[in-house]
Amino acid sequence: MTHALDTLNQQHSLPGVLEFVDGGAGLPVAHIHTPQASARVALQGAQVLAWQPAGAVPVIWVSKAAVVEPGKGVRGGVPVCWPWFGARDGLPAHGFVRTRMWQLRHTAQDSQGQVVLRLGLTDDASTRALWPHAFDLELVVTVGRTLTMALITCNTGSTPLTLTDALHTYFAVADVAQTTVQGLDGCDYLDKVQHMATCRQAGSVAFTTETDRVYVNTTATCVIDDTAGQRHIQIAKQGSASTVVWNPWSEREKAFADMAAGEYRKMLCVETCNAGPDQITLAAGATHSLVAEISLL
Ligand code: TA6
Repeated sequence: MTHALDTLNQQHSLPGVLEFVDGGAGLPVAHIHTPQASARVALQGAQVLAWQPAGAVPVIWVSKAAVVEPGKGVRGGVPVCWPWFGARDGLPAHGFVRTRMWQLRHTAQDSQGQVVLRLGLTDDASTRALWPHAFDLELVVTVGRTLTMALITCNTGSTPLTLTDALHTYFAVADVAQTTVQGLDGCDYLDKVQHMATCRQAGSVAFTTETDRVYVNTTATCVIDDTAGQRHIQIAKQGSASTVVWNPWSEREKAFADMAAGEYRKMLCVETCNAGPDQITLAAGATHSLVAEISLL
């Protein structure tokens, strides 16, 4: 791994701005620090693990009990769910790319001082055993006062493919019980807590119990109002027809060995998705981009 880290640093570090370090268990993580923001991005899963604009407390949440090991996603950050969102019989939940090692394709600092990382993954025999399609997948992470993540799927095969996907973003809040999510008023959602019953949102989303909802047919920008933390986190999106909102609350939290007791109060997920009935079909050679833009208001 030292050799791999050395090679990564020789080829892709940006002096004073971006370096690769051992993020635990020998897994490489890009550390980014600029006058605008700092961030960490793991090559395993192309998982953003941290982002905070200068002067702010962390916006992205990671559990204190998170486990870092090869082949396992970290509890928190931004897992990439692809080519399916949610459970699938006999197959890994949320797809298979969040636990794989991605290739670092490019790093750069743009003219506005933002750091851009491009991570990629293509099909091989092991992916085709799970999902019989040729693909090129790329996550472009842009770190500045805004965190932008663009998940770009290209169908490199000769037949159409259908997928669902998500940037399963975990946000840090001071107290979820004093947090609401704006932007989903009037939207229909599938309620996982009520056997996928279809319900309609009235007003903002508040948290008083386990909440696990796929809001369908919505392209709206959402805002997390973190009252106790005295801040507002905006999530704008493109190429996304669904938004998932999740908090496990006190009982369900216990099912996650990689969450510490009581941590549900400090987090919530607002996920930029195409999920449930909102599927993407790509013709041979076609490309789709799922984009989340996160900023503090
Ligand atoms: O996006 C919400 C959700 O699908 C929940 O149902 C919950 O189980 C969560 O994601 C975490 O899933 P994971 O597979 O990472 O344990």
